[in-house]
Amino acid sequence: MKSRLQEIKNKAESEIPSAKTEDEISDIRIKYLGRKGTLTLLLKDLSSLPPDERKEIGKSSNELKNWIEDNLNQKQKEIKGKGVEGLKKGFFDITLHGKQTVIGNIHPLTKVLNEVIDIFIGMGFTVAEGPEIELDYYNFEALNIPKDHPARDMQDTFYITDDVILRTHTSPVQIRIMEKCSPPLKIIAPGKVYRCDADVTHSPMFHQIEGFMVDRDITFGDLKGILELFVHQFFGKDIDLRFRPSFFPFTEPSAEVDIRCVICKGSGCRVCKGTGWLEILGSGMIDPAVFSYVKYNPEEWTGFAFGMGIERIAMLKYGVDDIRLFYENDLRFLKQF
Ligand code: 2U9
Repeated sequence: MKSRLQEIKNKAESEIPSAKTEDEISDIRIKYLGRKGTLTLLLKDLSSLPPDERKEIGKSSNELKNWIEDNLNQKQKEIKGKGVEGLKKGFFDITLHGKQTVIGNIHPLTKVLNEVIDIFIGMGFTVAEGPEIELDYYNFEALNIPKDHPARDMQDTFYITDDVILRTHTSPVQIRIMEKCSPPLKIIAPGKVYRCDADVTHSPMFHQIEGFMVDRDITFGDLKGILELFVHQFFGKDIDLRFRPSFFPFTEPSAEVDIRCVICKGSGCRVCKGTGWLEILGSGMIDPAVFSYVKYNPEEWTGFAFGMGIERIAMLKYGVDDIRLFYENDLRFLKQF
């Protein structure tokens, strides 16, 4: 019986310290001291021993019972001290620093894109999207840019096959919309575009937003009104702007919009190349040839369209002089917006 007592003590000695929860403490208590616990059953067998042996073993058994009870109580206190119970009893040190959470911020290009989208939504436009891998037909052909047209070289296209390319502008979105829907239409098409070009102001992938409006009796005056409103909302009420004649195969007449140089205020500097003006977008009245491709009657419908590079207007608004900063994910740059 002595050796049985020692065995029970050895087991309890290894089990009690490894208990981690109050439930585990309770299980150990039942295992040794419960109604059918190993020590309880052993105590019941004492009556079968001769009187002097019974006295000695009885004493040792009681000592072991107290030892197990003390150790279990001690361990229980320790566990309570670490849990919610402990917090309630004031073990929680409120002077300790909390874990710091780093809050990210919206990428400057996303911010500018959302700002532009919001301005046009405010003027009644809806947003449309389309594929970045595009057919030559939608990117060039239906926009009045035939196979041998010099405008194709201007846009340095990435070809996948002879007929499949990475879109060089978001204009194919408008063609796809016109194929499916009848006028009146008032749509903006934001998204990624690709051109084989790279330096401090050009990236092989960049973001554009284009817009167009088609209805009866749309005039160049509507184009001017909408774009003036946009420029004043985006760059500020006091900004000077001008419409300068230009050429695009898909619009006629065409105009580019310049704003007074945000750096030198018009006196001439390196950024505006001494002109005092900065080009921010292209626009024009949709060429009747484009309407013919989508089977709109050019006698019945007229419309204007415009397009701008998001990186370009973000660079001008925030005075960023290298486009690559937008893509390098340097937090010192990104945290400034
Ligand atoms: C359809 C008809 C006409 C969209 C237009 C421009 C002028 C333009 C450039 C600005 C800077 C592209 O990012 S950029 O290089 N865009 O100058 N875009 S008019 O004209 C359209 C579009 C769709 C059906």
